Amino acid sequence: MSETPKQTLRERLKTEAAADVEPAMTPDVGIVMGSSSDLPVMRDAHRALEEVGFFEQSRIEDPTADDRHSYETFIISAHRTPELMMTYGQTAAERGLSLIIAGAGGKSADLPTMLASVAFPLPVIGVPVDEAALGSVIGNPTGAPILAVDAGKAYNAGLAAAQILGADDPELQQRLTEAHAAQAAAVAAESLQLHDEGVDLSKP
Ligand code: RP5
Repeated sequence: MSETPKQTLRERLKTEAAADVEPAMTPDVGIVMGSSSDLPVMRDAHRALEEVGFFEQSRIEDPTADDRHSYETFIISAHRTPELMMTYGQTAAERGLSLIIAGAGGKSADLPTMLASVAFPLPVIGVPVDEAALGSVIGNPTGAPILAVDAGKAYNAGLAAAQILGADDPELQQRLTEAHAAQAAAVAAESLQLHDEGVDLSKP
């Protein structure tokens, strides 16, 4: 009988964990989400990371450029693929990840909190994909910490991941500072334009 995609994925994660690849060659950030339906929200985490110089690394053995960080993306459901969630969390550190961004939506958004427990001591940033998920993502008990952003704020999860990794990386800190300054300039430019041109009441 041929291997199922779930078996293939679990085996790949275990093989990569056992391969003992140089950490500089592996993705730094794992972005995971409970469903492909989370992608429209979670893409903002990718956008934030790309804006400060990260790139997506599809295979662990793909070499990374010296001065850049990378991330990977998977769909992992706490309820529909619990074994995969366990394998991902258990192999995360050995596969060279430094932290995980995990998003889930709905009233049973258990992926971020469960991954935070399985992958401990790796930090996990939880993204409640919608308002319904907020309570279940931020509600971890004492001793099982999770970092979390507000509902839908995957962009901030990406930025926060870069901030954490930038703690001992001056070049990444510099890119973060530049992105922050560009954002401030854009807000100021918008403010000037709105003030000088006045509010257009014909627009929604
Ligand atoms: C959660 O259930 C997922 O994270 C998603 O936000 C939600 C709905 O999933 P689908 O029914 O769209 O696959 O586990």
